[in-house]
Amino acid sequence: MIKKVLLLLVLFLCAASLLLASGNKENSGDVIKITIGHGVTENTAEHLGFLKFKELLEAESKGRFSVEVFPNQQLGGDRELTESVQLGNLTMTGPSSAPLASFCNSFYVLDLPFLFSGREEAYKVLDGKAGQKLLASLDQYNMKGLGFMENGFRNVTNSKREIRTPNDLAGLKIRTMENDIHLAAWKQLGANPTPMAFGEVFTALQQKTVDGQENPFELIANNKFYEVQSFITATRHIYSPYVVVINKKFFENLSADDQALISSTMKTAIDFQRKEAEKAEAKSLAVINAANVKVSELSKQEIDQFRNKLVPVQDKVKAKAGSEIVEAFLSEIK
Ligand code: TK8
Repeated sequence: MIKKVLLLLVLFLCAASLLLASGNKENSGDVIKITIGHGVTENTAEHLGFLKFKELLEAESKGRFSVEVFPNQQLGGDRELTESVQLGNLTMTGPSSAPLASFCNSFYVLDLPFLFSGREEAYKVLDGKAGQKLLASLDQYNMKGLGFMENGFRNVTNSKREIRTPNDLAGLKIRTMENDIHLAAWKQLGANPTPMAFGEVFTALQQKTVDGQENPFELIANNKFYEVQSFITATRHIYSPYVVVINKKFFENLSADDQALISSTMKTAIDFQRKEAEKAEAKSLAVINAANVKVSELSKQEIDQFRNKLVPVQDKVKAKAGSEIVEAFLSEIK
């Protein structure tokens, strides 16, 4: 109830400030407000990245911009946050690419299993031509893409048994992000997948509504999933980055200089965020290893069993994302 009232209040204030920002250019001397909402906890790299953006933008604009960051789904989960940015009730958010794909289908390209071999390759391709082309596809959905923060390679956890090959997944109820390709992929592997918003995952695992889920080590640690899961396998099957989006009208109503300032400060914030995410992955693995969970690393042969089984998913991705964007990515990877 309190959450709802807070949400309404914040949405109202955001709408009011968006109106102000679009009516007044910065030379009027008014402070331009930016409100950011996202889905993860305060100690997660994505939050630290947005705080870095706030610090840089407020300092470099000499206080002409004022940024507020609401973590932990206070303003909704990825789906609601994205809708709010589209409608202009919220200035910015950073959903995982997977739930964003149902708004803007090109993003399904990032659901190609085992697309990137490592984070350096992910940065290169996402910051390069293919990634920029992907961000540009948001324009027709009232959003402007500012870049990609790291969530991390995803790993599967569950409460029933050790998973080393697709056969071990047979019948396991796995929570997936809200994304048709993820659903198809887990079915293909023999599991019994259920899409669910991130905010419901801990309780679903605890109450055993689902047996397992998949997320990067950082989120498994920060959300204490290890307390309600017994097995983690480093499958690293997908790298679904956070896509930083801003309401298009808000952005376009700013002066060219301010647009450039937002883009450049976000770029610096993203570099910072990625370093934090990398550190967090190592730190989180240590936390998980100290907990009462079995962590399994797989051999190349074992990973290949997942890879081979998921080959049919590639055509599904092409059909949904469009072969042009898929080719753009694949041509930068080989
Ligand atoms: C947080 C989500 C989360 C994602 C998920 O809002 O849903 O599993 O990994 O980070 O975007």
